[in-house]
Order: sequence, then structure tokens, then C-alpha cells
Amino acid sequence: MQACGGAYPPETRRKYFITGPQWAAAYQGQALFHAPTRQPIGFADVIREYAKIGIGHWCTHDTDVIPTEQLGKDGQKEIVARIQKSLAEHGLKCSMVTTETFYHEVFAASPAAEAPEIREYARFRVCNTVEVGHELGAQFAVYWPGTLGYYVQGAVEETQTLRWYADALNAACERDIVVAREKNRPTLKHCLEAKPFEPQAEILLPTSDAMLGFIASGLLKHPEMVGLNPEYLHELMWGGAPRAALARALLAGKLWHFDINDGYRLKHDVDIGVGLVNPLDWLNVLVLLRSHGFNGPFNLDFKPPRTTSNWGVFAVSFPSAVDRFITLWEMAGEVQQDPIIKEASEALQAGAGVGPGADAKAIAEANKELLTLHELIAHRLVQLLLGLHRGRTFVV
Ligand code: 3MF
Ligand code: MG
Ligand code: MG
Repeated sequence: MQACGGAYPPETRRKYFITGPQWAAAYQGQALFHAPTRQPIGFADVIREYAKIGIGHWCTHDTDVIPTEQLGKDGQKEIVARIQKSLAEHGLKCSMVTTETFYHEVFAASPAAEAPEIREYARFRVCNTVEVGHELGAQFAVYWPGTLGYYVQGAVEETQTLRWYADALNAACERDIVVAREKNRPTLKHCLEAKPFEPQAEILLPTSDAMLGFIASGLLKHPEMVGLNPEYLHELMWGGAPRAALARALLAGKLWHFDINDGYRLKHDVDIGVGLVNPLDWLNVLVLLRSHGFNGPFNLDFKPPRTTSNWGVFAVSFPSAVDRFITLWEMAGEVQQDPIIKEASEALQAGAGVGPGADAKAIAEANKELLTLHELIAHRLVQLLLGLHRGRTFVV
């Protein structure tokens, strides 16, 4: 890290609303075809190491920290108290809680399966997570539905299944309203996260746009309490442009939380650290978010490489991801102020000054350089990204 030119100090990193997931740091390297490689690690270690790095917020699935059989029981209370102590000791805040509805076999046929007892259990799980969230002082609850889909066709009736899934979210929102009143706290922001494939063959809500449609479908009792947690790579996986997906969420007033990572189009969920694959696209994403006043939470939902040691996870993987994010965020600010981009953008919007009533040919002729300016702006963005605007000339 030193040879790389150093790093941002923890105080600088803490100024950003960057959140560190329990599951990302505790990931043991066990992807589908891989045996685990890292030692198990608990919340106390993760919170302590995040504090040292300067990651000021921590988030978790219910079962990342509470064994399934202890959920809602005395064991849960005792664990939540220990988490509160760890957070206080290291000056971290819990930003978000989320319910795991994909790992345990009970959710094999989705949290909205036909069997009523599975759906009742799913309702218990999301309501319990809301309670844990309030205990830990969280502002957000995230829902990646996980197994909401199927492998074989025809048995699952999509409209009914979505109604049942909405029932779970409705229960969570209603529980939230009650608990928030009891604790004199604001209600949580409930954020849906879409992923186009995995862990089912077919997914009922595969994209952020599908989630927006679901929020507006009339099935939710409190649509105003429900927004989005898009994940950068999940939009790329289906071939979408993440920046355009985020723009649609912004227009709907639903961009509330953002999972940041990187990867490749039309491939599986590789969860690479932010900015390692598509830095130019990332720069542009952050320009969009800055210009719309979105400043977090930015959730580091990536996976440290498979054989990296527990030491390397905190010495290299997390701090380097945070620092790439901060650098790209600062560069996005530079883009917003860049006089050349400003002038080119203004010229684009001024138009060519063709008078009213001109025909298509004349308008097109007068606007020939519109795409030239697009290209000039793109060139300038690459210059800013690579630092070429600081005077590099090409010499061999
Ligand atoms: C899966 C994910 C999930 C969600 C998490 C939050 C394990 O691809 O991205 O991370 O982000 O479940 O609800
Ligand atoms: Mg995610
Ligand atoms: Mg993911």
C-alpha cells in the first residue's frame, strides 16, 4: 500500500457514508465451485478492523451474526447487546440490516413459497430484522429476495408469488411503524435489491426497474416506505447500463442505498472491488450521483479475492476499495468543475441556432458537431481519469 503512494487517512475515509458489510469481510472464499479458504471471523473482529481502516458504518444480515435457531430468542438479545458494545467501543454506527432469505434450506422455494408456514416464517424473519435494526440504530433495511424465482417452469404462479412476497414487505413496514413509534425513532428506509440471475434459474424481480414496477404495483401498503438498493454489478449482469438504471431510480425518487462493486457484463456475480474493472463508467456514475446530491450509503458489497488471507482482507482489499471510491468521488467533483466539459455541455444545450420551422435536413446539417462534442467530452473524461489533463505529453 505504501509503494502505491500511500492511502487516505482513516479520518478522511470516515467523512464518507461508506458502509462495510459483515458478510463481505467474513466471506470465506466459498463460491459455488470453491472450498472455503479463510478462517471464520466474527463481528467483533470485523468492527474493530473496519474502525482501524476508517469505515464508519457496519451492516449485516440477521444470520451473519445470529444463528438461525437463536433468531427472536434470548440468544439474539445477548448477541445484539454485544454488537452494540463493539460498535460503541470503536465509534462505528450500524447503518443497515438485511434478512437472509437465500442461504437456509427453508427458503429453497423462495420466501414467498406456496406453503403458508414458509411465508409465515419469512414474515417473522423480516419483522425480527426490523426489530434488530431499531435496536442497533440502523436507518435502512435492505431486501435482496434471493430465491424468489424457480428452476422448473409452470408450477410457480408469478402474480400470486409476487402478492405473497408483498405480504412479507407489508408485514415488515407495519412492524416498523409500531416499533419506530415505541422507540421514538424514524421508520427505516426499506430498500429492494434486484439481481438478474442466481440463485434461481429464473428470477421474478430481476432488475431495479422491475423493482420500481413492483413498488408502484399497488401490492404494497406503504410504497412510500420502500425504495431501492441497486447494486452496480447486478445491473451490469443483465447487460444494462448501471448509470441509466440509477438515473431511472433517481427520477422515481427511489435511489436510497447503493451496493458498490465491479465486474463484467452478462457474466455471473463476481463481486470485484469497486473501480477495478470499469473505472471510467464508475467515474461517470459518480458524476451523476454527485450532481443529484446522492451521497450514500455506499455499501462495499464485494468479495475479497479467494485466497487472500484474513490479514490481506483488512490490509489491502478493504482499504484499497475505499480509496479507489474516494479518488473516483473526488475526480467526479473535478469533472463537474472542469471548464472544458462545462463549455462543451453549454454549447451542446445552446443548439445551433436554426430558426423555427426549419426542415429535418437543415436541422441535422446545422447540428453535425453535436456528436463531435460528445466525443470531446468523453475524451476529456478519459484525460481526467488518467490524469492526462495535468500536462502529460506523449513521449516514448
Ligand atoms: C447478492 C447480494 C447480497 C445482498 C445482501 C443485502 C450477499 O448478490 O448482493 O449480498 O446485497 O443480501 O440484502
Ligand atoms: Mg448486493
Ligand atoms: Mg452481488
